[in-house]
Amino acid sequence: MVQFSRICLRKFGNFVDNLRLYVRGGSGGMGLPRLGGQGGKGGDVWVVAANNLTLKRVKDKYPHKRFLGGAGANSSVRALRGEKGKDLEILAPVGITVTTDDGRILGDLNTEGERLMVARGGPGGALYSAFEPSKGQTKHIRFDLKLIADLGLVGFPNAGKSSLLTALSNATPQIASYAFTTLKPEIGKLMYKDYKQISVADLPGLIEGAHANKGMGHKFLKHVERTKQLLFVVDVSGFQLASKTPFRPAFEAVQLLTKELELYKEELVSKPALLVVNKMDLPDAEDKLQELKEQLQNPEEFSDLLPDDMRPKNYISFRHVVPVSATTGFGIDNLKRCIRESLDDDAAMAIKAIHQERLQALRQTSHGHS
Ligand SMILES: Nc1nc2c(ncn2[C@@H]2O[C@H](COP(=O)(O)OP(=O)(O)O)[C@@H](O)[C@H]2O)c(=O)[nH]1
Ligand SMILES: [Mg+2]
Repeated sequence: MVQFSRICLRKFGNFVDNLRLYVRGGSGGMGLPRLGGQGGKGGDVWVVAANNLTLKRVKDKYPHKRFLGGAGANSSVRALRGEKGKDLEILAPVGITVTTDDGRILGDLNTEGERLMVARGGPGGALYSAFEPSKGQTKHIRFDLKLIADLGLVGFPNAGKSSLLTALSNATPQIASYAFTTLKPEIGKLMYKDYKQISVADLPGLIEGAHANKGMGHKFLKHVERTKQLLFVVDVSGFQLASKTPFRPAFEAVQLLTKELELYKEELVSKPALLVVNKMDLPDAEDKLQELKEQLQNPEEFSDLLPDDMRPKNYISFRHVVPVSATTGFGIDNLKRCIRESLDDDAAMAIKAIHQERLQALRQTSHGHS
């Protein structure tokens, strides 16, 4: 039975949140029957967690995605006990789960330097094996980036993220802690009539002041990558970060947020995203919403509203633009529907992709080169 309970495989743009690899422990060395010599053990394959690494970088660095431990040395007259084969280390980002191809969890890597053996080298030939060496373990494994929530809220202060989370989840959002990060995001759970639950994370400090203080703001952005999709939140009447900075309409807020993500990690911008236009209860909201929609349809044309250094390279194409009022509850049900649809679409695509990958693997095997 194929298990689809842990579906993490998605391929959108450049963002990589899972990876499938082939690993094989080294073969043992030959024993030496005449002198009772023992072949060296094959090298093991390890996964080692490293900071400042992404799955995308791992993928780009090893296009072959095959990792083989070194072979153990044969026993010889000079060295009766054959030398052990070389271990192989695969560097992987902190905060991943390592599983077998069929979803069995091999382990979690939560801190820098943590290690996990994923394929053991074969024992060398020795008396008990009639001096015949064994092959190393072989398997396909997966790295899955651990997620904080299904969706992450992305917005400037006062856009109404906290209010929205409360309106969406009908309750006080919970503070959650995770082993792989010191950040404690607020998580709201969206409940659906069919008992499906979707989690939304409000990441404290996210982006606040990031564009004015690029270096510091970015440490919060690190956590945006740990959600499946992004929920941008803007105030329909625009925003003003501080009394000294200019007032900016909603369109500019969207592009500045995009720029922030892009500056931190360009691949983030390729995540599926929805745009929530909040505070629709304010005067002139409807006109402003129409204006925003026009601008979003043709962002290039309106991009000179932005200073050069705040213009993103790519404009996000939002799956849905949803007007709401977190205060009155207007549009909240519609937003819940849009969120559900967007996640369901991706889940369906993920199942398709897994089928395809397995089919391809089967074809390769039946052609004789696995
Ligand atoms: N008029 C109006 N005010 C809102 C709405 N949503 C939030 N606010 C107000 O906007 C301010 C900032 O909201 P908050 O949820 O704390 O924003 P956050 O900083 O993005 O988390 C608060 O004073 C809220 O009461 C809304 O839909 N309409
Ligand atoms: Mg808040």
